[in-house]
Amino acid sequence: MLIIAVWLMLPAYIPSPLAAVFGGGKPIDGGRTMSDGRRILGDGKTYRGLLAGLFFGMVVGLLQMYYLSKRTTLFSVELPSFAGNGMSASAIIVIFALAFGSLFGDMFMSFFKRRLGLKRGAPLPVVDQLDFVFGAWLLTYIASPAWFTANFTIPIIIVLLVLTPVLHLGTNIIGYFIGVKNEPW
Ligand code: CTP
Ligand code: MG
Ligand code: K
Repeated sequence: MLIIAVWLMLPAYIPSPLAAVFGGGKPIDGGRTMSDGRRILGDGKTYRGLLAGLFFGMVVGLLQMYYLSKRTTLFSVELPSFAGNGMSASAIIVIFALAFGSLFGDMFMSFFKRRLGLKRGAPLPVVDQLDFVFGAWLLTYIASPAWFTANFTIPIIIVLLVLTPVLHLGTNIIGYFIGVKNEPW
C-alpha cells in the first residue's frame, strides 16, 4: 500500500524540493501587489522554481512509465500504471497533471497566505504540508476522473494524508540544513 501510494504520487512529490533547489530569480507575480497592499504570490514563487519543478516531475514520471514498460512489479508489489500501458498520451497527461497540479496547489495557497497577511515563508500548518497534494489530486481528477477514482481509493488517500506531512517535513528539514530552504517547514 505504501509503495503504491508513493509510486502514484512521485511525479507530484518531486516538484517542490526541486523548486526549492533551483528556484530564485524573477517571481511569477512580477513583484506586483493587490489592492490589499500585499504581494499577489510573493518572492517564494518563481518561474525558475516552477519550470524546474515541472521538468523534474515530468522526467521522474516518464522514468516510471519506462520502468512499467519493462516490469510491472516493485519489491513484488504490482504497480499501478499511469492510465494505459506504455508511453501513451493519456499517461503523459496524468503525469503532467500530477506534477503541474502540485505546483499549482502550492501557488494557490501562497496566494491565499498573502491574502491572510502572511509573509513569504511564514508557516501555515497543514496547508503547507498538503496544498500540493490537493492541487495534484484536483488537476489529475480533471485530467482523468476514471484514472483518479480507480487509483486514489479511500485507503490510498488516507495513507497519503498521513504519510505526506511526514515526508514533507523530513525533506524540508534536509533542505534547510543543506541551505536550499530558508525555513525548516
Ligand atoms: N520555489 C520557487 N518557485 C515555486 C515554488 C517554490 O522558486 N513555484 C522555491 C522558493 O525559493 C521558495 C522555496 O522553493 O522559497 C520553498 O517553497 P515554499 O516553502 O513553498 O515557499 P515559501 O518561501 O515558504 O513561500 P510561501 O510563504 O509563499 O509558501
Ligand atoms: Mg514555505
Ligand atoms: K508551500
